[in-house]
Amino acid sequence: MPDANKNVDQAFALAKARYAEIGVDVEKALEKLSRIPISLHCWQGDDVGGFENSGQELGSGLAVTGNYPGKARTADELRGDLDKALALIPGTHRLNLHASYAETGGKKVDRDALEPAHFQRWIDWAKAKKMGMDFNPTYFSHPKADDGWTLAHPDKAIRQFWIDHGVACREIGAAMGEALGSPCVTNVWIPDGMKDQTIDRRGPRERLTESLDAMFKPEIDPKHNRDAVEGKLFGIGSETFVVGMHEFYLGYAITRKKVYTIDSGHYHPTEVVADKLSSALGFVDEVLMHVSRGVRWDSDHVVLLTDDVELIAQEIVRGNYLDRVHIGLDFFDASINRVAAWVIGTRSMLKALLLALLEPIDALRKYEAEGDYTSRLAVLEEAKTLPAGAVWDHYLQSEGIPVGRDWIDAVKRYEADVLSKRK
Ligand code: RNT
Ligand code: ZN
Repeated sequence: MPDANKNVDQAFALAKARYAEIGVDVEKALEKLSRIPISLHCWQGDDVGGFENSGQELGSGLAVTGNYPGKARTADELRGDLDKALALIPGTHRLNLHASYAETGGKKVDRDALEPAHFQRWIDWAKAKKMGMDFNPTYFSHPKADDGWTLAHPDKAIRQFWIDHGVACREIGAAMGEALGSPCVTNVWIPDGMKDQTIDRRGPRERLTESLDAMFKPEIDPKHNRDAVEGKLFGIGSETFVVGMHEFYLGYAITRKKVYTIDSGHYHPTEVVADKLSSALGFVDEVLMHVSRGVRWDSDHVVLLTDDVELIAQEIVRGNYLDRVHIGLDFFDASINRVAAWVIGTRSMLKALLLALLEPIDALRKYEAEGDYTSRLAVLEEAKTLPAGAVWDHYLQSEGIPVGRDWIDAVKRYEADVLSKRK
């Protein structure tokens, strides 16, 4: 056995003993971690471009900054890049696809006419990797979304077009769920809103409710597809009024029994997003987390092991919500290697979950119940410097993934061999 591997094993044995001293079963934590899928968002790989080749700008309040070379230009390239990223991430995960990543064989198929067949190659790819899939109707980068309005559009015909798109996507989601043996979460986010002082806020919200109800009318087996709705605080160009704000969708999700999506970049910067989980989950069955990192605004920076991400993981684990919270990523950074962005973001989310699973939870609960907040605070601080890194390294090694910074070299080689050849 090479020395480096031996070092990892030895460090792990010591770490395991150290955690056992405080009543934490490391093997059990790793076993749990290995069963948590993270839904990797396809759109990090090509700056939310999609493959419709319509020449349409992103717009709709979404913005990707950076021009790092080598973004995927075709679905095959995107799948190749995802293969590379997934090989450097421990565990079995999911793919989160947008409708604009359809493969129509060069034929122009408008969004309201999309069918499962247009996603068959994605489904086959996921199946071969034993991955589940999640899905999203695409309510942007389209001529009928150019004015920033979709499901709440004042024009009935345009609303109907987007309702039809939503219905088509729910059916595609169900086909994905059925083919892959795992329910697909189909998440609806729309950009609709106003830049400045808005007189009629009621009309658009009534139209949105009506459109959503029409779109969710066809019954689809929740075994195959779950509908989710995602709100937002503001977008670029919709700073004053966002039709689908959080109160709107929380009410909608509760009354219509939908999955409530919480994107960590979609709140006021000082709001503690993790605190929303146990609030919302008292009233909805499931939550979809879009884990993102807002820097000053909803800037969709690569997820890191930051306090807020740790708190999200802790809330999911402490609250016993692992089976009711779908964890997905939502960021788009075009200023660094895009494959590395997936690897950094997904691994950071997994590390946050590992740290949460390694908490001396029984002791912490006991201190809290006894009113011993001194010990609670002290033990939480102690836990921060426990040898979780050795447990993480062991997890990587047991999955055949390079430990330490070697994964960066693997990405750099891929950049030299593959990405740099894309012009
Ligand atoms: C936008 C939402 C939404 C998108 C993706 C591309 O503010 O967060 O989830 O990021 O659908
Ligand atoms: Zn999101």
